[in-house]
Amino acid sequence: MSYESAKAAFADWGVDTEAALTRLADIPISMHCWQGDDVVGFEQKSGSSGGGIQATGNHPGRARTPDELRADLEFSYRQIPGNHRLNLHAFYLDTNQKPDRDEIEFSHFAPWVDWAKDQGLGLDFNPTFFAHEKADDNLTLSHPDQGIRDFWIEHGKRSRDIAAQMGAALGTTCVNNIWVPDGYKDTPVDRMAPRRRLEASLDAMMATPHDKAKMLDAVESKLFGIGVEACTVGSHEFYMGYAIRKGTLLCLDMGHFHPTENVADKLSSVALSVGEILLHVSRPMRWDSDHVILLDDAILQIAQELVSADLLGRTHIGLDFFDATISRTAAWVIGTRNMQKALLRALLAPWDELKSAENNLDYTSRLVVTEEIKDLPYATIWAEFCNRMGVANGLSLISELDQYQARVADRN
Ligand code: RNT
Ligand code: ZN
Repeated sequence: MSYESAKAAFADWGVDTEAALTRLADIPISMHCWQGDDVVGFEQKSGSSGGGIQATGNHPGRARTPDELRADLEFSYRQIPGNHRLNLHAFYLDTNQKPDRDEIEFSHFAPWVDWAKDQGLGLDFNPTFFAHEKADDNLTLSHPDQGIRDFWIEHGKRSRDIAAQMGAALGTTCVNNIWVPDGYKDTPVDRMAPRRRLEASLDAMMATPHDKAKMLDAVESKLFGIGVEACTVGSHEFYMGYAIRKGTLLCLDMGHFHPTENVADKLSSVALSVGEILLHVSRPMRWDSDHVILLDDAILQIAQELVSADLLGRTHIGLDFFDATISRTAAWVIGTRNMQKALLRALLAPWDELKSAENNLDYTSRLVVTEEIKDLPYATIWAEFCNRMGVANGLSLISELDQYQARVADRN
C-alpha cells in the first residue's frame, strides 16, 4: 500500500497522519546504556550487578569497554528513527582513574559528554547504588550505619552535580534517577526506621537545589527484588509521597508492581499529584524480569494513556530492560522502535470520537471504533516515518542487525 492511500484511510476516520508523524519525530526516548553490557559497568569488576537485578545469558557481543559501548550505541541509534537520548549509570564512567563511588566527578564522564554532543544526543543519569561492597547487604541510603549512609549520600550528591553539568553542557535537561535496592530478604520487625533513614538520606542528598533546566531529580520505587522479597524500603507509597512532598519526578518502572497491576492506569492518577513523570518502560514476565519490550498490550496502553491524557509534555520516556541471551544491539533497536510504534498507534487514534462516545455512555460505539481501527494500515505509516528519517525497516533492518551482530560476535 502507498503512503498516500494509507493517509487517506486514516483521513476517513478523521485522523491526520502528517500531524502524527510530526509529533512522533519530536518524542525523545531515553535509551538505557546498561542493555549493551549486561549491567556490568566499567569499574573493572566483573560478575553480577547485585541489588537484586541480573542479566542472564551469554550471547556473544557484550560491550566490554566504553568505546565498544559507544560504537554499539551509534549503530543502534542509526536504526532508530528520530533524535533520542542516552541514559547513563554512574558506574559507566570513562576514565583511567579509579575513583570510588563517593569520589566521582564530571571529568570522569567527559568522554561521554563529548561524544553525546557530537552525536546530538541528550544525556540522562543515575547514581549507582549497587554492584559495590558497601551495598552487599542490600542496604545503602537506609543502612543503620551512619558511615555507610554518608558514603552513599556523597555518591548521590556527586551524581546530581554531574547530571546538572551534563544538562548544562548539552543544553538539555538531564533527568537524574535515584533507585536504591534497599530491602530485606525476610520479614523485618521494624519497617519504619529504615524508611525514616531513607527519607533523611534523600533529603540530605537533595538539599542543594539545582537549576531545573539543567537537572531534574526522579525517584524510583520497587515492589521486590531477588534477595529482598519481604520488604523494599523504597516502596511505591514511600516514593509517591516523597515525590509529591518534595517536588521530584516520580519514576514508574513497569516491572516494579504486582504482575496484575496495570501501570498505564497509574499515569493519570499520578499526574494529578506530581508535576512530571519518568517512565522505565520494561516487560516483566512473572516478576521484574526486564525482558525486551514488545509491541504488546501493556506498551500500547501506556502510549494510549500518554496521548489520551495529554501527558507527553510532562513524561520522560526511558527504557529499562536487559537481555543477555540475544544481540544487545538488536534488543535496543527493537525495544526502542516498539516504544515508538506504540506511540505512533496512539497518535493515530480518533480520540475526539472515542472520548465523545464514552462521555455519551455510548460504549457500543467505543467498542466498535477501538476494534475496527485495529485494521488500519499502521505499518505503512511507520514505513513512511522510517523512510523520511532515513532508517532501515523490515527485511533491510534485519540484515543491518545481523551484519552488526556478526561484527561483534568475536568479543569474549
Ligand atoms: C532496578 C531498577 C533500576 C535498574 C537500573 C539499572 O530494579 O529498575 O532502574 O534497572 O538502574
Ligand atoms: Zn527501572
